[in-house]
Amino acid sequence: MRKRISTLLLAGATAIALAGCGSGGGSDTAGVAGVAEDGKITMGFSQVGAESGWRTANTKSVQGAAKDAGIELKFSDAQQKQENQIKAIRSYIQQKVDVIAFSPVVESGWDTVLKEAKNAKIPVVLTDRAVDSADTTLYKTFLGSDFVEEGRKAGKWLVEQRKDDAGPVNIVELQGTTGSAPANDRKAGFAEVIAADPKFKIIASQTGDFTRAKGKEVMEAFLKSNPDIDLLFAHNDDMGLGAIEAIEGAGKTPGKDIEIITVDAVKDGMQALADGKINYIVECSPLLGPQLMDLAKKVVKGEQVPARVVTEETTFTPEQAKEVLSTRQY
Ligand code: GZL
Repeated sequence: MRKRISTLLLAGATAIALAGCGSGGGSDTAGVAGVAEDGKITMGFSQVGAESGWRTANTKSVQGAAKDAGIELKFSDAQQKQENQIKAIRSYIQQKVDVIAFSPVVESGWDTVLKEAKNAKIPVVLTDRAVDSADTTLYKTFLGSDFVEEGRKAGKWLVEQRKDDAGPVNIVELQGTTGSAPANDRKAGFAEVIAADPKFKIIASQTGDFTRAKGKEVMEAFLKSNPDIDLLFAHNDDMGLGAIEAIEGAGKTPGKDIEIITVDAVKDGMQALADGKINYIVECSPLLGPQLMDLAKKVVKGEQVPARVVTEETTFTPEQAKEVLSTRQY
């Protein structure tokens, strides 16, 4: 698509130069924002993987929104490996797509490939997760949740719930994928809030890589080495659901013997919340597709977009989960 546009523009530019008899400097057609002649935009999208219910819902939202927006979507699943995402982005550059969008599996290590996209004059949109590049000209915008705030919301619920508890409150934490923005930021936000009272003690914290299986495995280890766990903070529902299996396997009652806070609010998590096995869920919406496509169309046209677009989200108690469960989209 881009190749065709460049050729067309080059022909057009040449025609103008000839007619104007050297009307000025050379034409830089390569820098012209995508002006797809038939209006069809091609997006190269690199997805993290398929590690959780959230990710499945996010993929569905992106694919459905591209279809609705008339955007041709080239989609790749990186199986949670950064090298696969870098390969996919390089492939999209080779294919001269109009725009590249991706959810970076981890925060660091993107500058080189993003510079390649910039040099190829292909705009990049970050969605879901952020990168820690100092050079913010490497991408046009970042659409996604405020993960630090999600961690704070989890901490605030705990502090309120346990305000009359003398403590100690022994907490174990299942972190998301090591090095990922949601793991780093949810951990930081939660720790920031509970630091207000030394009775809150994180006695163990380890990655469960956002998956149910790993969450179960790590929670089993926590239970073996910590007999007096009061609460689990899991960075996503899927690890919390795996932990529930481990807690029940140890003969304890999730939601009572060990309280559980998770993040996401996918259907399985909301069901466990309604059933009282999870005590509180901080929502993180995966339905980013429509906003992503709107932003993509704007950046292809060279229009200004906000550097940061934060998604709206809420929190749920068991009672609230019971009310909304039947209406949840994911
Ligand atoms: C958050 C997203 C996280 C979810 C997990 O925006 O990147 O990755 O919280 C998912 O469920 O695996």
